[in-house]
Amino acid sequence: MPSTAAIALGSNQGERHAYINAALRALENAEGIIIGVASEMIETDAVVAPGASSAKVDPYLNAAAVIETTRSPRELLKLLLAIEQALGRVRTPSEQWGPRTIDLDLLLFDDQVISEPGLTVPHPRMHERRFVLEPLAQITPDLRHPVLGKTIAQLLAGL
Ligand code: A4P
Ligand code: MG
Repeated sequence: MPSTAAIALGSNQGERHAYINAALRALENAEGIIIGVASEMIETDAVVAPGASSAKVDPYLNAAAVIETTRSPRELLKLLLAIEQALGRVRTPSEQWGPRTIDLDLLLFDDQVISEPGLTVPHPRMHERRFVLEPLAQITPDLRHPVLGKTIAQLLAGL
C-alpha cells in the first residue's frame, strides 16, 4: 500500500513559477511517486525570523502538493533535498531563512509522527503558517494533523 504525503513548496528567488513547476515535474518523474494533486501558487509576504525585518526579504510563491509514494519518509526527504540542490538551492549557513530558489518541506506522511535527527514529521512549524495551510487547504482541507488532531481547514481557521 502506498503512503500519502503532503509537501510544501516555496520560492522567493529568480523565476519562482518556473522553480516550483520544475520541482513538481521532478517529483512526478521520480520513482515511487505519483502526484495526486497540486494547489495553485499563491504570493505570500516573507515570514522572517523573530526580530528580523521582512522589508528586505523578497515575497514568496508558495504551493502544496499531495503525493502517493512507496518511499519511506527518509527516502522521500532525501529526494526533496536532492531536488532542491538540482534546482540551484544554495544554503548560506549564516543566514537563517535566506533567499531560496526552492524550498521543499515534508509536512505530513500518513499519520506518522517522526522525531529523528534531520527529520521531523509533521513539519514542526506547519500549523502556524498561513503560507503552508492556505495552499494545503485548497487541495486537502480534511486531512488531519496527527498530533494536534485538527484538520487543515480547522488549523487555517484558527490562525
Ligand atoms: N528537516 C527536518 N524535518 C524536515 C521536514 N519535515 N521537511 C531538516 C523538510 N526538512 C526537514 O531545512 C533544514 C533541514 O531540516 C533539512 O536539511 C532537513 O534535514 P532547510 O530547508 O535547509 O532550511 P530552511 O528551509 O531554511 O529552514 P526551515 O527551518 O525548514 O525553514 P522553513 O520553516 O521551511 O521556513 N515565508 C513565506 N511567505 N513562505 C515560505 O515558504 N519559508 C521559510 C523557511 C521562511 N519564510 C517563508 C517561507
Ligand atoms: Mg525547508
